[in-house]
Amino acid sequence: DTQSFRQWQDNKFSMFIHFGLYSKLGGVWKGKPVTQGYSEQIMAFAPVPKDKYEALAGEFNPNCFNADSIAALAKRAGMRSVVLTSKHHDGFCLFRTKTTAYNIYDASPCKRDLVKEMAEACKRAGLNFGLYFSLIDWHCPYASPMAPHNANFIPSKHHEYSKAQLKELLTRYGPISELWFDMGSNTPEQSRELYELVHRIQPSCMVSGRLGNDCYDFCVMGDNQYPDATLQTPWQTCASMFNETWGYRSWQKRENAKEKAAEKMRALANVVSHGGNYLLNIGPDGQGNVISFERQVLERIGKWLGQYGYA
Ligand code: JFZ
Repeated sequence: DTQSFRQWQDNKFSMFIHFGLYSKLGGVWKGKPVTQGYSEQIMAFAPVPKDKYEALAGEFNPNCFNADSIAALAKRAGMRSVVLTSKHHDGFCLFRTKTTAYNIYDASPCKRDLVKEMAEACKRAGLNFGLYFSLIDWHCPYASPMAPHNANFIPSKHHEYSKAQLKELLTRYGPISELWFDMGSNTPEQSRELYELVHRIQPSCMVSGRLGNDCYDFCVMGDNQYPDATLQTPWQTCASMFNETWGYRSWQKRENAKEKAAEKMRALANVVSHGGNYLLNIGPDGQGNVISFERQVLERIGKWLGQYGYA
């Protein structure tokens, strides 16, 4: 409805967080940088054998992940919401779930539910909270294999698995401002079913266009992209700090935070002045630390916005 559209559009500037098992590898496999593909998809690009990748869960202990300090950083940057990867293509769940033991609570020594922690921190900070949810799942035994585009449907058991996880995500963590579905290769019926499931549980949750088959509340565009004419539909631009990756990459060249901040400020101004939302990504390292370059960029943007009374 128009009220949820307006509320969502009013976020204007949001934080995307790519965090998961891949953060632990930081774009390195067997001591070598993996230069192909995004680092959050290192499992596919290295490639890392499934059993070896999944064994990383047993050593995943992001004890520096501090949801309150991330929320505080988002506030300082002038952001009004946070969107966290609840599950990326690797299928590892950043939340406690009954659907699989392959989750950060049951498979990892840290025994934490980071979706819960982030949801609560956002609530305390007065930020909206949304979730990224991948429809590709390299763990789910019922999903189609690695190459997702071979299929134009999702096997029904995988579809049921997604539905069960979405029900958990939509009932356990308070209001979810948006569901950032990614890479759906579902049938029109499957897309509609997920779209309706979301709205049945949380009517004002905004659904991303990447669910496919025109079942969406907002469109997603690439970095610094905006439509030529004023769109009736709400839209968002997602951007990573570095074009090459969303997930943490230890060997990434990070040279000039001031220049990077200027580049992102221009994109933010372009997008927001055209009526869009700007979703800017951070990729904390495997311990859960926000890397200092990204913190500096966000703080610079926040300072700039503050000069104009926006943050
Ligand atoms: C997808 C993922 O495959 C990727 O790993 C990452 O999570 C990213 C946020 O989402 O890739 C995309 C999706 C949308 C755009 C670009 C890459 N886009 O609209 O420009």
